[in-house]
Amino acid sequence: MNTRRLTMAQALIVFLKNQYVERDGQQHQFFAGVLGIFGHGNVAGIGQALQQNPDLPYIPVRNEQSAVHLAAAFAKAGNRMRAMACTSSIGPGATNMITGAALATINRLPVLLLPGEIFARRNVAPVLQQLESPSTQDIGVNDCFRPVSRYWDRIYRPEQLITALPEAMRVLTSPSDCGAVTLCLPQDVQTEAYDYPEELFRKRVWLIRRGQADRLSLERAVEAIRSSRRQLIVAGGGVLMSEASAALDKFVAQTGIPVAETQAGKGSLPWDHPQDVGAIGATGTLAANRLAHNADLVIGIGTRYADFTTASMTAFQNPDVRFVNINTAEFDACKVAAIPVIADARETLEQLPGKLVGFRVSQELAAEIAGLKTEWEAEVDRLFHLNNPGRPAQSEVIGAIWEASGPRDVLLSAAGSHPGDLHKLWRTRTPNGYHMEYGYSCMAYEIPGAMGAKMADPTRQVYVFLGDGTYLMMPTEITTSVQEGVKIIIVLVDNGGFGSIGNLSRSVGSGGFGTSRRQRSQVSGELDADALQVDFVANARSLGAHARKAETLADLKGALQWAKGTDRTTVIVIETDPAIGVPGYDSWWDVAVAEVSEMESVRQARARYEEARKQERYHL
Ligand SMILES: Cc1ncc(C[n+]2csc(CCOP(=O)(O)OP(=O)(O)O)c2C)c(N)n1
Ligand SMILES: [Mg+2]
Repeated sequence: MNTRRLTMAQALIVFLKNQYVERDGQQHQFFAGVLGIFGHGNVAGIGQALQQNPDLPYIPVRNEQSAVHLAAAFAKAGNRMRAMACTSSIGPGATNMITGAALATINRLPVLLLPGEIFARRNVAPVLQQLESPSTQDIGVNDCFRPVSRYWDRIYRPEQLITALPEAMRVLTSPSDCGAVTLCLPQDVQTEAYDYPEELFRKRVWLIRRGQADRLSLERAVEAIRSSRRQLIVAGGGVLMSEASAALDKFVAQTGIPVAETQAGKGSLPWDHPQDVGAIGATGTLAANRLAHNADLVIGIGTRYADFTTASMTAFQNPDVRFVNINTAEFDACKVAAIPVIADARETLEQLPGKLVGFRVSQELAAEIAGLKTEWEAEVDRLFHLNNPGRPAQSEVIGAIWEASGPRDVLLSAAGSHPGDLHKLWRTRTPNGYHMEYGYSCMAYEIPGAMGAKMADPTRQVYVFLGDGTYLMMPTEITTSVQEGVKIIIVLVDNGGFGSIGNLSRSVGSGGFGTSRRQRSQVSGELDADALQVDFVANARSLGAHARKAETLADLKGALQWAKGTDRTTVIVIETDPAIGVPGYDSWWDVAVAEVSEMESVRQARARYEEARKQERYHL
């Protein structure tokens, strides 16, 4: 057997360089780079190996959490055909990645995490940053990655890599099981040499399978479509991951079935497609939510049925409603007692038209779809052009960005009041033009996430929509975007604090407690004194970006044109009127309210809550 003597870290990096994926006859090198921060737990191992393999680029970031966000966004924007790895030191550097790991796993996105680990050798323990336990020596902070990883392993001996790496790749390239993969790398083992079989480093091409549906399940799905009267498709992220937009377009053009979109599935069809009825669920459009309310057949494609999609199990009220789920994951396909079609979305959508020849939705449903769509588009136009006196409303800011953006541009966001508003209002023109991280809805995803999206396709302009709260949580990757020459345009909407949670707090009777950006009053002891002034423009400039404040909507429009021509990351700050929100449209979200309280407002909210909950259904 031919062998190559390498350190464990060197072997790992050389292996990563030789992994490829293939789908539809196209091959891609799977790993585009390694992100991270060095410390004593990785500098001499993975750090040294990266230095001697410059063809796998190393990108230093400012916070390990953002490394994982960037990697997750990169994978999402590339429909999981490419990925990145993240390296950290031991201890805090490692645990900083846990939030990102959860985000990746929840969104089913492949990221490879390589946290450093305490000495396997143990004789010098406890090392700096080691968690000790009186009951075992076989525990450390990296065990916290177990529940948030799809595959987790600890490499105590250099030869364990030989069996761990293929498992890691199997999970990272699985269309149904992918998520964060964590390989914990003890700092001593990273540096140990071993005679690795040469075979480990050969070019390996992982086929991204397009699974075919089981014949009987598909027949039952077709029969369900033919025998129902009010069909509705719920397009989830799986449609985009499978690159099934053209097949979906063809299928619904033939059958007339309307398509509602989840946050992850938004953009499956262009907004002006006659069958596209927009966002569904708690943040849904009137058109989609009315159709969902009465549907007797819901065809979920690549959706997890998260609570925002089902409006906390209130969206589907037809007593006879049944479900068909097309999904690569059996786990998701079997939700809501559906007929499970465990298969690739595109593959299935290409088969269905042939099996539904002569089928078309009823004329009543077709007329209803057209009417609801016209009504909804008028509502979007109204919200885009409110002519709000004084500071603009958030919906007007969204309208201005939409009007300034081009057909292939990407709008990216994650947490705050804007995911809900954008889900309703953004008019997506091309697949992946709407990049919302709403599986984990993680504040701080936005800036590194936008970098990931931009790196996945540098030909697309990426607009980041974020709030003052999110900006203050983690603006620092702006520096990394300048370092890498990855330009993004950030629109920072300042509404004086956590607007979304403030509204939520008011709706549960708590009056916005703890959610506005104010100083503590010397008199009341509460956070109700002057607004906390933050110079966002100066802050963004200090990190290396171009920045300017827009005072009015007209000013914002000018700034957006200016931002297109700048040479690096550009931040536009605009203050909005927090009082003018986008309403909900026949929707609900279950946020539990205190059952007993000293406060009358909470008791009233609880009474409303108990009433609303009566709409929640089991689909059995
Ligand atoms: C890491 C993280 N912490 C807390 C939350 C809960 N949360 C959701 S939105 C939000 C407020 C965000 O404020 P801002 O970015 O200003 O947006 P706004 O709500 O004002 O639109 C908070 C705290 C979250 N989603 N992520
Ligand atoms: Mg805010």
